[in-house]
Amino acid sequence: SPRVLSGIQPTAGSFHLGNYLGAVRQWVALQETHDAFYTVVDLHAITLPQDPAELRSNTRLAAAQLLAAGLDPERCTLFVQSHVPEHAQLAWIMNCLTGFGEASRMTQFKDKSSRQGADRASVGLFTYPILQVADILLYQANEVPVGEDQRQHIELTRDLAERFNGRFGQTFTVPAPHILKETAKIYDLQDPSIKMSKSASTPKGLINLLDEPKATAKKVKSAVTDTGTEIRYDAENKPGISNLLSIYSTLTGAGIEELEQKYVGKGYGALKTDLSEVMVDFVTPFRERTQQYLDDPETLDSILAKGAEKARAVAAETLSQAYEKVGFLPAK
Ligand code: AQP
Repeated sequence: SPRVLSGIQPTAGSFHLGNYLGAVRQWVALQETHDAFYTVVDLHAITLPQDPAELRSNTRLAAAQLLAAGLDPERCTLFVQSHVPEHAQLAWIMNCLTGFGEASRMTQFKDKSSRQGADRASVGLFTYPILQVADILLYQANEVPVGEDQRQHIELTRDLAERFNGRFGQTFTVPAPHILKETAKIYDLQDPSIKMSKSASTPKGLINLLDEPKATAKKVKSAVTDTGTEIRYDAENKPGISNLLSIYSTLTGAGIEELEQKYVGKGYGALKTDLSEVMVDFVTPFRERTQQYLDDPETLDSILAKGAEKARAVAAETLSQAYEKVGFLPAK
């Protein structure tokens, strides 16, 4: 069956609603139909300064949240990126195939480095997308389930796979992005012109899945809405309401039109009250399940150890092909 690969950073502690709806939810669905590899990308996390003890505990926390969200280690391969050294090894080759100008055009680097102060940004942050290229190509992934903000990085992955194949002979599968229109970009609850994000959102605009459910309900109720009173999906003129409708629809399975019908003649307040309940019903068991995995670190670590072993078998095979193609002398 076709392969998927995707990753998530362990930096923030809690996943936010954008991470879940844009990416993780698709991961859960795709493990049923695809040979799925999912990774907690701790190598990516150190592109910004990290406290070592926090990084370690956040890496377990990320894995616990992925299992709580529904990843099943019998159905997918879940692993920690630094447990598979081939990621860094293939990244070096990809670094050497990427133009400096080409890497400079990555918009995520521009955003993140300008937030940090360009002089303080690390070279690791600059080459972040190229490590991501290696993550994907090592597993010969056909598809990469991500949010819209990652589209440019998947394009770079395709370009580098084609470049390598063209220069050295067929080696890598050229992957396609798997981006669902409805949830590709979840917006900040206080500023629906920007994406919900751990670094750019204000606390009131960001829903962290592990926050107190009551606090989450409050954030939904105080979400910024638009002028007018009508509850209608119109991303251009009613970005706030449209964002709430997308979230509501995805979490409940109700269609957008069905929701529009349900709220004919009702105000924004009714929609927000109902959505706050939907959200509480979602986050409450999610937090409990996450805690259960955290309470049993031995089981968690053994899931990750098995995942790393499965991942390494695939990654080592691809890396050895790449090494041979590039012309490295085999070690005897
Ligand atoms: N708002 C979003 N809507 C849809 N998808 C989103 N993703 C992130 N935000 C949204 C998707 O989540 C996955 C994991 O992302 P990551 O580990 O790379 O985290 P990130 O991109 O660093 O998350 P943030 O909050 O967006 O971080 P900053 O603030 O650093 O930019 C990815 O598939 C991503 O598309």
